[in-house]
Amino acid sequence: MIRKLFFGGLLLATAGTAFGAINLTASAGNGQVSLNWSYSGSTATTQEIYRDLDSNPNGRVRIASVSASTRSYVDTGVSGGTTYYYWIKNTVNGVAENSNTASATPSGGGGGGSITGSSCGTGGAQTTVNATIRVTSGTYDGGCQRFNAGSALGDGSQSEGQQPVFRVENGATLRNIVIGNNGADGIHTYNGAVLDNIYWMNVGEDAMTIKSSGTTTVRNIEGYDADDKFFQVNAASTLNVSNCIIHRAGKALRQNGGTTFRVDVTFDRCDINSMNEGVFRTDSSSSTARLTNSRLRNAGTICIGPWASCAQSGNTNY
Ligand code: DGU
Ligand code: CA
Ligand code: CA
Repeated sequence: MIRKLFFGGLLLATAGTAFGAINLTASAGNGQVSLNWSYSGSTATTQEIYRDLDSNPNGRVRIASVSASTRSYVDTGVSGGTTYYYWIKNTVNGVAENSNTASATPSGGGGGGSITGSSCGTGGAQTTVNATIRVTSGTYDGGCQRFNAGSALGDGSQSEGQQPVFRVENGATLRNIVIGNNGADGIHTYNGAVLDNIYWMNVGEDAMTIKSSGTTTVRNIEGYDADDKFFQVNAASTLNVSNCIIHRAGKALRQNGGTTFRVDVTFDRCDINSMNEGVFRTDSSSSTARLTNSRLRNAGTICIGPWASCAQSGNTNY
């Protein structure tokens, strides 16, 4: 009995490490990344595909689950010019093994014509939110309903301490949302999140705040009237924004005043118009910003403060 248990333990310990390997390659295409993988020394069982915007698997997001016989996948949910990192995770009898990290930078997607913002109109059903809606895993799809903050969350003014309408955590996805005329404190993210197809009719104290470290991906968004700032970043983190339209704000992004941690922010394919101060503002000399393939009108200074780097390419003024 004792010997059998010991032997079983040995098998488990070696299955995902010494003998097994998943060899993943990623190749960049126009608006897509193609993945191919193979196994040596282990058997494909429950396969999941993960993606991140950095090579650290913390904060990665599962983009697909595929059958045991699948050995390739095409990811079309990507933007040109952004580098993506991928893993295959295979789980056998509860033991997970991961592939190597494979990365690729797809082309395409740039250019003024592809900046479309959110596809949600403002005429959908309305609902009043009196307690923050918390999205802790998977996807919350609002169906483009309009979510108005109730007075319990705040009044949408510039007063601090208002509550968010949504709080999205641990890489979960919030999709197809209209934040109505009382925007309160918008959306908060913790430990990374994906925000997809969001429309802010009238930003309150701010549109979105990164509250704790992780990678936050924001795409297909449009918003109006952030008196002070649209994005607020309160933790060391990565923020990647693509296909966004921001109308009228103090600045598009503010790293919390006086903080010196590192934030890495990219905006690709954004239309930024009518900023009182500029696009990105920090007090940290370790943070980096990149603005690509964007259209700017009265956008002020692109990078305000001691940014470690401020990269720009493919931007036009109109
Ligand atoms: O007084 O930290 O407006 O997170 C400074 C505060 C302020 C923040 C920020 C936010 O910068 O509360 O929305
Ligand atoms: Ca990561
Ligand atoms: Ca705020």
